[in-house]
Amino acid sequence: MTTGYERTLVLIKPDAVHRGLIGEIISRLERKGLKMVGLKMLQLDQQKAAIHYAQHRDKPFYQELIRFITSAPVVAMVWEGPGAVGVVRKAMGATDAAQADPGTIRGDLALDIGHNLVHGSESPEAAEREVALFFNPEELVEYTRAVDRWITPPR
Ligand code: D4T
Repeated sequence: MTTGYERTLVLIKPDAVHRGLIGEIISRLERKGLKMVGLKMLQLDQQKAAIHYAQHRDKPFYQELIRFITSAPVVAMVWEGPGAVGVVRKAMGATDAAQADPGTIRGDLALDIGHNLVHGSESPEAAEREVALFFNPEELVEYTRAVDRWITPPR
């Protein structure tokens, strides 16, 4: 990976899968210039969901969160680019979709705090942990796009 670049885990959540928004969400991240380096569809079991959301286990919304995230398939992806963790968080918008800014995924496409379409790692450390939870190293690819020099010119 290029120096200064980050990788981040993005989940397209069950509500977005049911609503037919997989393509819309991928398209927004692609058009931003980020590079997809891993992709799979899976249905989370209780164990994986509990590990992924361990930081929330004492919160009042935890049971509903686990029920929701295991209720239907998700699309798990790894995206790469300069500052990718923060770039994706900005593109997602605020957790409570009703408060999320227009122009963001949640701001344009959702209304609820729980049904907020996407997850993105909140820090590079979290990203490393989450990528390892969802992907084996050999499932991530390294490649150069011809267009990269028009998105992130070498300086
Ligand atoms: P994720 O983790 O899904 O990317 O969302 P955020 O990073 O934006 O938000 P979070 O970790 O604080 O919350 C995780 C997950 O729980 C749902 N949630 C959150 C909820 O249902 N009720 C709540 O009050 C909160 C704070 C939404 C996202």
